[in-house]
Parts: sequence; C-alpha cells; structure tokens
Amino acid sequence: MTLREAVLKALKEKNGDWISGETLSNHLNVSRTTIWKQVKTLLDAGYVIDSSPKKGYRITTPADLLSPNEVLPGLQTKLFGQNNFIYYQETDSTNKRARALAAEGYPEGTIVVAEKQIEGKGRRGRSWYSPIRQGIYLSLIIRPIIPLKQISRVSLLAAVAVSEALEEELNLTPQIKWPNDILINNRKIAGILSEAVTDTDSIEYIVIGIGLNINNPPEEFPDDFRTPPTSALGETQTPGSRINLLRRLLLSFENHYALLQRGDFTHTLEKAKSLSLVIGKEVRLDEKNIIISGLAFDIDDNGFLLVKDQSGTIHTVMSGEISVLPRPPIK
Ligand code: BT5
Repeated sequence: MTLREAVLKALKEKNGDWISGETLSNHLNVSRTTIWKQVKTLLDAGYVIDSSPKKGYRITTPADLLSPNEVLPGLQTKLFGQNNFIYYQETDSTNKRARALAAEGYPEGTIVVAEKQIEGKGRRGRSWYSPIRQGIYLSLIIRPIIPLKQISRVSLLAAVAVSEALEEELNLTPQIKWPNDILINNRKIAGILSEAVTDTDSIEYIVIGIGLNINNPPEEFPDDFRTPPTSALGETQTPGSRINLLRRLLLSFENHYALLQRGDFTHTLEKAKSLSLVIGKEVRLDEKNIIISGLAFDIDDNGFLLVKDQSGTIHTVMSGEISVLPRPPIK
C-alpha cells in the first residue's frame, strides 16, 4: 500500500470523524508535512477532505471516483476490471490507450478508465465531450474467438450492457439507436466506439469504448451536437453514482459476453430488439455515401439491420449513419 492509500484508508476508517495530523503522522511514521502533502494529492484526485488546524482531517462525502480503489471492492465481475484496471485522472482518449495496451499484448478483460478525456473520440473523426468526473469514459479490451462475420454482435452487446446498467441502476428507459447510440426520450446519453484489429479470418482484439453522461448538468453541454444530449442527472434530477453504474455495466457486459463466446446470442439479440428505437421505423441510411431509405424491420443474427425499401428489396446493413424519419411509409 502506498502512503497515499494508507492516509486514505485511515481517513475512511474514521467514518466522517476527524483524525488529527499528529495521530496520522505517528501512525504512519512520517512527518505532518508529509501527511499534508498526501492529503493535497488526494484533494487533487477529487476526494473531498475537510481540514482544520485544530482537528486535523476528515472525509464526510463519499468520493464518486472511478479509481480501482473505489470501484473494485463491490465489483462482481470475474474478469473485467479485476486484473488489469488502468486508471487515469486525465488522458487523451481511453480507446487510444487501450489500443496501445492491446497491441502490447494486454489480455482480455483489461479496462481503461479516465476521469477526463482531452481528445475523446467519436466515430468518423468526431469527438466525444468528456468533462472531468461527470461521465464514464471506459474502454474494454476483448479477444473474442468468434467468426469474423459476427463482429458486429459485439457493439450491439455493448449497447445492451449500457442500457441494462441504466435500467437496473437508475430505473431509466433507454433505447438503442442502432448501431451504437443510447438515447433516452430521443436524447443521446451514451455512445459506443468499437475498434477492431483483425486478421484475414479472425479477430485479434477489439477495443470497445463507451462514453456515458452521468452527472453532467444539462445546461453545460455544448449546443452543437448532432442529436440533443442528456445525462442521468438531466433525466432523474439527482446525482447518480458513477461507481455503481460502472460496476453494473461491467457485470452486464461480462454476462452477455460469456454467452457470446459460447455462440449464444439469442438473449442479447432479443434484448437489443426490444430496446431498439429504429425497428418498425422508416429510416434513411448513409453508408459510405450510399443512401438507402426504407423500413427498418429487424436486426439479424449477426447484429445487422434489415431494411426493406420501396421496391421490396431487403438490404442488410452492417454499419452506417441512420436517421429515423418522422413520417410513416407511403403505401
Ligand atoms: C459515438 O460517436 O457516439 C462514440 C463515442 C464513444 C466515446 C467513448 S468515451 C471512452 C472511449 N474513448 C474514446 O476516445 N471514445 C470512447 P458518434 O456516433 O460519432 O457521436 C459523436 C457525436 O456525438 C459528436 O459529433 C457530437 O455531436 C455528439 N457528442 C459528443 N459528445 C457527446 C456527449 N458527451 N453526449 C452526447 N453527445 C455527444
């Protein structure tokens, strides 16, 4: 245990009561100045610590930080986050970090979490707004042993896991806007960016990046987003526990992923369909500048969207930008 962790542990053990600098310095065998320096680093990391010249230090507000120290104690996964939990106060992009780690050989189950991203990435060169300690910025490394043609299952699986975490933890009713957006009341609360490295017929690794807005005050979002944004705070009017959401999300992901690895996608697909915002809707798809318009009527077993156009032709869509059109089809 580092000195900083020892100071944190001693503070937490007091359950909100004061502990003097002198007691801490005797207990840990370091000077009071050293104690203060450690407290300062804890403050910088986001812990709320009161200090008083007479009484010492105390922690009264639980810190909702996504560090391994805070998250691991209640994390129920067997693999994800357990052995390789990489945590940054600030980084460029957790996907970029995770890709570098995956290329170095980091195993499946590795997660990268940041309190803030300065170059958070969306798809097609777009960016992800990632203010400090308001959302979850998470990337997972997986090395699935599945046929290459099933690769799209993975993004859908991540969307289901995010939705379940929001349902179970906060009682929200999210919808999946195929393939990678999570919306609540037509406002975007989360986005997913999957980046894969493949051989000719197999998958080497996939980094799944998840950005989830939790305690963002709605008025602080930039006003030029493609889809109006929202956060858990915006929906429930109460601050949510990022720690609990992250734990739920990892557990839900792990459960669905275990099924996927066994070749069983039925349950995940059913859930994805039941949460789908686009099934049954008239849509317009832009896939690499090829435009398809028609009725989105199903998601197939590979996670592809099935769209029937005016002429009755069925298009199997693997990815793309989708707009849900307001009017029903003209018969
Ligand atoms: C996505 O892209 O929705 C995927 C976002 C993935 C972000 C995570 S965070 C952890 C990991 N590390 C990364 O670097 N990235 C992943 P896309 O569908 O292209 O949506 C991006 C668009 O959504 C932007 O152009 C904005 O219009 C909007 N947007 C940006 N930040 C947002 C936010 N926080 N909430 C809602 N909408 C946002």
